[in-house]
Amino acid sequence: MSRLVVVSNRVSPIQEGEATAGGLAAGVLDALKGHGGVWFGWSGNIADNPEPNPAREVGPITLFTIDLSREQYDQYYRGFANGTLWPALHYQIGLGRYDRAEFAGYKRVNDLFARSLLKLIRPDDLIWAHDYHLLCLADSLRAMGVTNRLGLFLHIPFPGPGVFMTVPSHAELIKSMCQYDLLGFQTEQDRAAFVDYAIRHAGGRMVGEGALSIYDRIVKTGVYPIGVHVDEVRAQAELAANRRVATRLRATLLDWLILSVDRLDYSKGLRQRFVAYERFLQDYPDWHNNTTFMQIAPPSRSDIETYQEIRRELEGEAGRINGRFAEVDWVPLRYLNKSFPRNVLMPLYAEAQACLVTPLRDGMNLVAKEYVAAQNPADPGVLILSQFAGAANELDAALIVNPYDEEGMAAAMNQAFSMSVEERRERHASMIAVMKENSLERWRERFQADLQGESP
Ligand code: GDG
Repeated sequence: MSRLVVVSNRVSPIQEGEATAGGLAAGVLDALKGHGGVWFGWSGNIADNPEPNPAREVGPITLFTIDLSREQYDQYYRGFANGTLWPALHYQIGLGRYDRAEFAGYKRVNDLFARSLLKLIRPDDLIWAHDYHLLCLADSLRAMGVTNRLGLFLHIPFPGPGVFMTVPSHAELIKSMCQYDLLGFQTEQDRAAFVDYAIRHAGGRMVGEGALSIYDRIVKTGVYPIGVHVDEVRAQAELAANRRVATRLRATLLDWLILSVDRLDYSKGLRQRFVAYERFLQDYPDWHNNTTFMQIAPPSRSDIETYQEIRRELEGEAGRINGRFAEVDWVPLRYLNKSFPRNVLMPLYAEAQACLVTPLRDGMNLVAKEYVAAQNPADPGVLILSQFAGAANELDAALIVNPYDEEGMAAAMNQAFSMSVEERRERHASMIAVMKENSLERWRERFQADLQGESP
């Protein structure tokens, strides 16, 4: 079996075999834990004269990191990746910006990654790159003569050509992406959107299942929905040692808890969700005095202006909604702008009768899957899920809502609290069955097999 070399923007700090947080990190770690391999990426540090850091061994995994200069960070990470690509690929074109110097900086950092990798890789290594930070990495590696199998998994959505073409360098990006041998997407909609662009705007044609002939090469495309370890999440949620915070929370609650957990990001639809909860309180007053909505939103990319704005906006909304409805003995909305350790978070999921996962767009959304996995199957809570989260393709037994429809979301909260235990069990069992089928392990195995060129 070939050695696996994983490349991602950040190499997450690993303690005792566990990555700190985040779906990408958990997936990468899982892919490497079994057979070992290399994980290469940015250390997260900014340095005046960046140098490669010494290699670090964690069990069977070798970690290689590089630092970035302030200018590289500003142009590649803050600029083109998160200021241009992130909003455009989440269909939020009004929130994006474009700057040619930032795009040039993005390509230079992809080049820098490629040059650093060149010193690490062996001829038969499989190279698996992750996400929108590295769309041009294969192009750089090919220009340096690398012939290894190269794959990219896009964790976030790929929009229709009309939206993608609002990024002025769209043609160059697609051409660079086509230097990979395998392009993996979360959903069929994302894959089809890419193929649509490739055929209608880049001269590609289909030459087999998921395979495109384009720019004198064959590029395979596939759908690999990322999953979670269902049994592990449930075990963490139940472990008595993990439950201290959840028990403290329960002691302060009245009856019903609605929970949401998201990085503080405008793609997650937090403002629309706050307003929908306000609508719920307005339209269904029977739930007053016994319902709490708790939003956990750890800060994210807080040095980017659009992220500072959403933070200010939510603080205002939380104050306004509580000001309008709170009583001396009831605070309807709790907004926690901080993160919690994973082993504390899983029991919190288990404590909630409903979970609101209502992104405006999301590649997959692992919170939705973790919430379902954490539930007690005998008395499970209800997942209220945006139709625009990739997870909605698999979790169609959730209450599916449109995050732009406040009244619809409010009605779903009412429906969740009124649902019989039989219906909750049935919906839950159906979602667990799908999630066990599309596990994190299967995601990794299928992508790796396709990258290797084996039939899945
Ligand atoms: C990208 C795509 C795709 C959250 N708060 C805390 C915390 N988390 C963990 C959750 C979950 C992860 O972070 C978030 O994953 P999501 O999938 O919800 O969202 P993104 O971070 O945007 O991830 C997404 C994913 O990649 C994987 O492909 O699903 O669509 O956008 O695991 O539990 N973890 C801890 N403390 C927190 O406060 N420890």
